[in-house]
Amino acid sequence: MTTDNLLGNLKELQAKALDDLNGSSSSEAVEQWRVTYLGRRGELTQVLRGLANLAPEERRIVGAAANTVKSLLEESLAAAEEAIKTAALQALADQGRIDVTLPGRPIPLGRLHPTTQILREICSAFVSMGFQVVEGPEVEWDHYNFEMLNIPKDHPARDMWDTLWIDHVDEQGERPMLLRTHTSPMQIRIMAHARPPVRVLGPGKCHRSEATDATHESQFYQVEGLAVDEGITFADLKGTLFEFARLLFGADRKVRFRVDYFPFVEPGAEMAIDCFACKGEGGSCRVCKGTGWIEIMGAGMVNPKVLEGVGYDSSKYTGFAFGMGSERIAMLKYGIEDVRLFYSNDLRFLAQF
Ligand code: FA5
Repeated sequence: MTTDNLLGNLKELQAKALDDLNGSSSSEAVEQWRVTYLGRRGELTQVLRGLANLAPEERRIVGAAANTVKSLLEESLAAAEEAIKTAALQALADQGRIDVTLPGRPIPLGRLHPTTQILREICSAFVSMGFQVVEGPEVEWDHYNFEMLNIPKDHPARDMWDTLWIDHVDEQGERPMLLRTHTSPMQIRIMAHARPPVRVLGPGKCHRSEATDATHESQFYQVEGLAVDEGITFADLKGTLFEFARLLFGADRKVRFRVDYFPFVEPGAEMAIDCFACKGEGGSCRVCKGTGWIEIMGAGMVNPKVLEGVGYDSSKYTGFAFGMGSERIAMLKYGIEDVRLFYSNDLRFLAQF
């Protein structure tokens, strides 16, 4: 068959199909039409299959024409289906069987998870103080999670973090991979790629193999903070964290600093905020376990050993670091009594935020 003949046939097919479609007034008839012309064994599909037997030049011309016909038929089909639907609705309305003026059914809207909301709030508080936000991997190397943070193998401080190790043994017979237990490996990743001045915030998910209770989950978020420059002192650390607490909780909230130990800072501290549930009274409060305070972060001056490890001159540069639990901050801010609610997937809880 010549190209002209094939193009003629396509034209005829198009005219016949459109004619047939005009005469199809029910959804069943339109569906039958679709099968006849556009279905897998439909007339147009046969033409498209036949293209394979044509010479390249012919194939190009007839193929383009066949595709144009196909698009036209598909558009006509969609228009016919819509017209039948509208006519059916109109018929129901005419018979008084539906009231098209009734408001539609509400479409349930999603919302941001409370953790996402609090992470954004925390980040914007620190961004307003000149920090930059970066993220790092959740599956981490022992090297970053412990070694470079001054926690060598067999160091008892490793017991502070109940670690979930990845079941992968390297050529030396070691298991070097884990789910990060804190966001502090971000300190090393950041310093390995930047020279001072550094002011960075690293939010991310952490995992610990621990028994859960009202303030402990096995997965939770932390936000790491790191500032390194010439002349940074503990006063800068306190000033920054007080300002953060003021921005998030208002000026009336009480903040407590106490000495704490983390191998990668010296001196180290923990920061706590008065318990929202018992207003700092303690007693038999389940949330703060009777202490009146909820610990929200660990902090301290970056240990010179850590600075030297990434090639910084510790006689020239000093810095501070902190790592806060995002859910604990959200608990204090929104009055949530149990951290396990965050990831229990209960819409009754999530819909409140
Ligand atoms: C750390 O993880 C240190 N990396 C923090 C740090 C960073 C210290 C930089 C010094 C310098 P810690 O294990 O205390 O420290 O955890 C820090 C915060 O994470 C806690 O204050 C708490 O708010 C939160 N957190 C810890 N464990 C859990 C848990 N199981 N569930 C929910 N939040 C937790």
